[in-house]
Amino acid sequence: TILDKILQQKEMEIEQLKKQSLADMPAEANQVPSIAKSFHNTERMRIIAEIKRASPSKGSIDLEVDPVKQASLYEASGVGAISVLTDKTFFQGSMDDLRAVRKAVNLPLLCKDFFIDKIQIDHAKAAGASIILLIVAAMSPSKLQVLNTYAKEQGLDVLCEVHDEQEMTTAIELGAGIIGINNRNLKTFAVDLGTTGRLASMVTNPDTILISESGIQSRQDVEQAAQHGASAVLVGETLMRAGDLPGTISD
Ligand code: IGP
Repeated sequence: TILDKILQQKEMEIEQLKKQSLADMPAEANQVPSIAKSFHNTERMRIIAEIKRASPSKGSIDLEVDPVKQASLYEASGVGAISVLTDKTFFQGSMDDLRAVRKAVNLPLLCKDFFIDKIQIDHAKAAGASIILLIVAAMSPSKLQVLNTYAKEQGLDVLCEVHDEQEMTTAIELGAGIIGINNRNLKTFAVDLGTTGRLASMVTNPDTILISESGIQSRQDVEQAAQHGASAVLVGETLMRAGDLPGTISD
């Protein structure tokens, strides 16, 4: 599957990362509100807007995007956080994109990558991430626990991503406070927005922040995610293709 291919590639990149020195973390990264805090106890639906140049399922989306301009547009539109896809081989992103966005905006930043090793977490933090992605399907529950604990020790939030009932059970057992329900199957790329409702109903802890991810195209899609109990939606392609964004997308 594509996920297997991506993970193989990551193993190689991790060997390279271990040889690199860490860039200094910008001091201002510490002052950014965390998603865990800023998304909590609110009636308001949040948008996490993604900077996504390309993807294995869609090919090129906007290879030439200026991440700083795009992030500034997102910030001006009132989004709650920004996600930066930093994988290079399959998504054409980079840690430089994340670093540039960190300097330009004051929002929580999600480092969207395939994390399977602590060293990647160190680099994400150094580039100014506030929150990292842990994909349940990408590793064993024990590795998930190790990386989850490590990220939190580093002062980072964790978005724990699930796509089916079994993965949701793993996330709940982990005690994940922020759970992303991916409407896209990473193995087949099929998108089903009903996934959010199906899996959200398994979550009984009212403090859990639920995020509906992928395939969100319209206001109705956002409203549906809200009805299913999501506090936020993660939107990439639709916003990347939207051109100039209105100042009201979070209203
Ligand atoms: C955004 P979309 O359909 O709005 O472009 O999707 C985001 O959910 C998607 O990029 C994503 C993703 C991931 C990418 C969700 N989980 C894991 C890479 C790895």
